[in-house]
Amino acid sequence: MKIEKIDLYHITQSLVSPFTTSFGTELDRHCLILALYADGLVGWGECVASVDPGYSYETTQTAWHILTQFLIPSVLGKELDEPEQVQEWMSQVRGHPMAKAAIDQAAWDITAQRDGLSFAQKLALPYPEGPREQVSVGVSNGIQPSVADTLKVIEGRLKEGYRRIKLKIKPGHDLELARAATAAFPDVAIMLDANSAYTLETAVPIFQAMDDLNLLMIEQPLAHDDILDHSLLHPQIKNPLCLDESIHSAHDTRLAITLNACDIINIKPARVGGFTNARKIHDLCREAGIAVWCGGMLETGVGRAAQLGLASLPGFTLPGDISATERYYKRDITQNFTLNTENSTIDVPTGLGLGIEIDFTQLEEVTLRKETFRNR
Ligand code: OSB
Ligand code: MG
Repeated sequence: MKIEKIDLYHITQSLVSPFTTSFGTELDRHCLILALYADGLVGWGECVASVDPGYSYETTQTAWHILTQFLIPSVLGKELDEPEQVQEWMSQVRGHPMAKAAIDQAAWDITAQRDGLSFAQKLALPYPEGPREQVSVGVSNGIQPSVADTLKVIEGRLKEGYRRIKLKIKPGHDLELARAATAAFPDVAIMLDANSAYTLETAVPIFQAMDDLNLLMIEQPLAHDDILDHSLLHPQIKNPLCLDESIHSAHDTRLAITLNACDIINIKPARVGGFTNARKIHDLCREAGIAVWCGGMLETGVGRAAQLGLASLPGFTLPGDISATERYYKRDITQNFTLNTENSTIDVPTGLGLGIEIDFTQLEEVTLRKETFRNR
C-alpha cells in the first residue's frame, strides 16, 4: 500500500472532571489525531503527548514539530507492507515515542483493514489462543482535595461498575489515603500511582508502612528515568511494584527484568513508540513471568480502540487503565465505549481495523489546527 496522504489534527476536548497527578492538573485535554491514507483506506492514530512536559518530555507542540518536520516526511510515499516497517523508517529520529506511536497505530489499523482483520486480531496473530473478546478494566482517579473526597470518588466509581480502582498519590497525600481507602473498601482491588514523586529515601518508610494493606500494586514511585533505585526498593516492600514512566523499550524491559526492579509493567503504547514495541515488551514480560496491563493517557476513542486491541493479548492479565468514554468526555470524536458493569470489562471492537466510526462533525468542532501532507 503506497502511503499517499496524511492529515494531522491538533484537537482539544474538555475532560468531564479535572485530572490531578503529582505533576499537575489537566482540564482541557489536548492531543493529535493522525489519518493515514493508502489504497483507498484510512488508518487512524493518536498522539497523547500533553500540553505540559510533566509525564514525559514530549508535549503536543514537540510532537507536532517532530511529526510534521521529520516523521511524516519519512513515511510519505513509502510502500507499506507490514506495520513493523514504519519503526525502521522512523528510526532516524531519536526518542519522541508518543509522536512515533501515532504513525505506528495508523499503520497497524490500515494494514489490519487491508487484511480483513480487527486491530486485535492482527496484533494477536502470533498467539494460538487469539485475542480476548472483552478486556478487564479499572479507573484511574486524580488526587482529590481530601481523603473524604477520595472515598466519595471511589464510592461513585464502584457504583459505575468498576472493580479496580487506581488512586494517584504524592508526598503528603499517600499513607493516610491508602489506609482509609483499603479500610473502607476491603474487597476492592486498590492500587496507587505516584508518577515518580518519591526518592528511594522518602519511599522506603512510606511504602513499608503500607506492607499490610494488600494493595494490588504501587506504580512508579521513583524517578521517571530510574530502574536501579526501583530494584533497590523492590525487595524492601511487600506490595507488588509496577513500572510505568521508566519503561520505553524492550531494552528497558530487559534491564528491569535482569535487575529484578518490578513485579509488573504498565504497557502504554504511546510511551513505547506504538504497538510493535508494546507487543515486544508483552512477549518479554510473559516469558519472564512479569504481569502486564495496558496503561492510558486519557485517550479519545481513536486511542481507546487500539488500547482495547492491545489489552486483548494473552499476557495482559491485570485490568487496564481503559475506562468508558463517559469517564473522560461528554462527547467523543468516535462512538462511545461503555463498561460492562457485571464484570468491569469493555468489549474489544470487532470491526475491521480499529472498528471505529469517526464523527467528522465533532472532530472539526474540537480541531484547533489541521494540516495535510501529500506525497509528491
Ligand atoms: O501515570 O498512568 C499514568 C494519565 C495521564 C498521564 C499519566 C497517567 C495517566 C493515567 C490515566 O493514570 C489513565 C487513563 O487514561 O484513564
Ligand atoms: Mg502511571
